[in-house]
Amino acid sequence: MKKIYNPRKQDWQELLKRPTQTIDDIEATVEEIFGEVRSKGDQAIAKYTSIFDGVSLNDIKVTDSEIGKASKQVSAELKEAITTAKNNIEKFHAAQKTSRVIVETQNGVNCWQEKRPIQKVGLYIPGGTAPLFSTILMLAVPANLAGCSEVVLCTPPNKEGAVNPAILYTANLCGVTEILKVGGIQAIAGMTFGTESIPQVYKIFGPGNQFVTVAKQLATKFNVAIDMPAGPSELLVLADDSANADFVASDLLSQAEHGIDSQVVLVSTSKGFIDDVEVKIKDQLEELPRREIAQKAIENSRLIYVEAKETALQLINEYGPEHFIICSADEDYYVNGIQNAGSVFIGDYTPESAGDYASGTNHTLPTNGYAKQYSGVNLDSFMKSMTFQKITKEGIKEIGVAIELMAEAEGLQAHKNAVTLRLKALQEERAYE
Ligand code: HSO
Ligand code: ZN
Repeated sequence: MKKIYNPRKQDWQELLKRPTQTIDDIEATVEEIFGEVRSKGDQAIAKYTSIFDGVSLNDIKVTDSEIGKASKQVSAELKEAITTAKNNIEKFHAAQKTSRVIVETQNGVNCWQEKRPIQKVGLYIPGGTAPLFSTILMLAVPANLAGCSEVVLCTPPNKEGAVNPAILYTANLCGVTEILKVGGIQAIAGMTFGTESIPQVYKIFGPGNQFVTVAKQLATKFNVAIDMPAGPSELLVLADDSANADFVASDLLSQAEHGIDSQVVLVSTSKGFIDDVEVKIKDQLEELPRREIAQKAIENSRLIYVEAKETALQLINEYGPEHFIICSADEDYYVNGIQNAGSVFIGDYTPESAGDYASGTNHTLPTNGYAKQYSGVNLDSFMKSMTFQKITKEGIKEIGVAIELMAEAEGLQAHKNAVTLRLKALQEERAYE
């Protein structure tokens, strides 16, 4: 853990650098697999599933009987917990529905805006060391509320060709229309182009390793949208003397256990508090099953002391954390002043884990400083806004001249004609009356 006292402003950028990713060498592999999936479909999917996941599957579609079996393997307590989380996520995302905006901008000129679902969406759920079935809730629940008609989920099979039961149970519970046992680059390529087994989608959501991230970026070149540029998880905690060092240490470790490249930062206006947290982290780390992963992430972590709360806030806004926890006697100052963060957790009793699983907010959030310009996933992520207009005869008479003049000035005669013809028709109509 690196402790830094009163860093100079010119050093902030270097100090808060995220662990670097080497993207260049991955790109060639991703392009090759995309090319092959595009031309050979399922045959290429099978080839890469065998290479990367070490299994040959006859059929990658998850069957009803597999879902039934998985459901029996999930305990009643866990099912209840998942239902609690699902209800809260549903409540919070359903409340994000907006009604249409209708404005008569000028007499007889009616404009309105309303949202329609993205019809086909793809969800990617990684395999790996922790099966994050909670991410299914975060993606499939809003997809269904939005009204997406096809919700495809891809997740890699293990060496036995199976998928974690909690993943299958949750996907089925949340109304995923098709579950496919395919992971990594080949899954993203499959959803981009469509294969015999994998439906083509319009937008791809969900986290993944560097390969998946680069694959999602490539998908955008083929007119597929993505939720956001993803990166390793991050947490920044702001805490002063009023905070509980044990709680803060547990929060930092909760994020550190995600991966060795996770980044956790503590900013404090108290040197003593930083020392306390350091001790608590060491104590708690010992007991963690994933201590090796967490330890590595913690090694890259930063414990930063700054004297003034104004400096603390500036530094946090400069960093733009994915998750921001505020444990301070002055919490309103930080709540009101935070400009760049994916999701904010306020007070001693609001651990990040609450938002990760069950409170209702979404845990698919912008990392790598993208909180400066991106929102986390929400109901709108599964919709697009469309505008409509209807102009009456009176309306075109009122607005027509302005359009004609502007079209003329842009040198676009056909645009002008589209109005002129109509105005003429109306004049003739009047002449006959
Ligand atoms: N903290 C992760 C989400 C997650 N945590 C899933 C546990 N399971 C990224 O926001
Ligand atoms: Zn987490």
